[in-house]
Amino acid sequence: MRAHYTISLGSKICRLRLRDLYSSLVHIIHHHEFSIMHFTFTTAGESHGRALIGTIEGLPAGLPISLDFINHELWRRQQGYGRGGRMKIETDQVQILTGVRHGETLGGPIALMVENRDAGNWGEVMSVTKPAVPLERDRKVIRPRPGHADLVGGMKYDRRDLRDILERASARETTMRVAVGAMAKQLLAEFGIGLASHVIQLGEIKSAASDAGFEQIRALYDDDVLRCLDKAAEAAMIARIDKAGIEDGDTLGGIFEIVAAGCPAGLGSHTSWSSKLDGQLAQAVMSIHAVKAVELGEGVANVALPGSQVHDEITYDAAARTFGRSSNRAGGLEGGMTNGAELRVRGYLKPIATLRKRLKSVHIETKEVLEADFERSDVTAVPAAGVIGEAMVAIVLAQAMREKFGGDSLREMRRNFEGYQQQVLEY
Ligand code: EPS
Repeated sequence: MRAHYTISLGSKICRLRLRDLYSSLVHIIHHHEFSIMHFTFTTAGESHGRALIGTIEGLPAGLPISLDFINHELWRRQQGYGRGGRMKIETDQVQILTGVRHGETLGGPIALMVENRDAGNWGEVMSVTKPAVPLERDRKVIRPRPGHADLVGGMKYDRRDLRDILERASARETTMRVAVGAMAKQLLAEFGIGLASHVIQLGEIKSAASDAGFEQIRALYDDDVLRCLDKAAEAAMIARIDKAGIEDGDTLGGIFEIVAAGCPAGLGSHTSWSSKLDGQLAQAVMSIHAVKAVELGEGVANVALPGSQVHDEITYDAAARTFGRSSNRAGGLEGGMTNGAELRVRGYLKPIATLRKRLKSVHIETKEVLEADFERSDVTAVPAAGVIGEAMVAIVLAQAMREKFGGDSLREMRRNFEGYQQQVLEY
């Protein structure tokens, strides 16, 4: 009789012969065969095209879904002092095309769509078919903006109209990330995990409330100005945005912070580079347009302090049978795993690259030096980036929760979660 090996892939048990085991493992690694348990998503769409599309796989069946909640999250992303004219045109509304019935997920792929209202003004320019005669106003982009994807994207994809690059490079894409993040947030809420964000720096102006706790930050959830807890700093930020936008024709960066409360200890893993949750969070937040640095907890300040002032001392509450930390400079992560404290992630944004105060560039055809193209744009998008950051952190946490607790249905996932909670209490 030939020897068989039993392997377990999440909830699936497979019996394989040795030669098949090897090829299956290679297949699994390369093709993510076990993605059923993985929360994955893709977005598609151009900034001035017909619509933005998102597809999601890996949510359990039976998860209650609220359209109002998703639309409210989309509204939050559109707020914030310093946004440009486009936000007056759009009122982002999601349509769920597949995977949800009678308000609950079915366990299959989910397709989402948000139509671009501005697309009505761009019909011919963004047409799928080639116009029969050259357009009078073709809105071609040939003077790449420094700091934008325009030039290197044009070179790499061999496009001579840089609109072919900027349409996809635009931060409009983050609309769909927020819709997907809203689905992830609804999963996390079932397990008592909540997220919120605030602005802790805009340009050179810092909030004095960068150490605020989750409840304080959460109270600002629907603020439509800057979501900054320090009101004196907020007034100065508004004045700074006015100066940059109105007087200088310039743009501003800043820092947002995302806080997630209620994460169980043990999401992510110390065992492999790719399973470390801190690495996954850094990638997810860094992938947001204009984010150039990501900080976990007090990661930046910690480098200048001795270890004795950095590491959070361990405590034990005998009545609740839980371990804790006396402080949270680590931002809720140790060894690439959540430790049960508030998860704190900061994103640092560079100023937006589309400037009215034009910088020098080079015409891609004639090669003459001239000023970069200007498209209508925002002065700053730091508050919006915080909402997008919440979505990206929610997605990473939902992925980690699906990986750890699996289950085809929410009920099965909850049972696994509760069993683990009990095990941790007994530790
Ligand atoms: C963006 C340029 C502006 C922003 C846009 C991002 O768009 P438009 O060129 O249409 O005025 O408003 O952001 C959004 C549309 C959005 O939904 O956030 C860019 O070039 O990245």
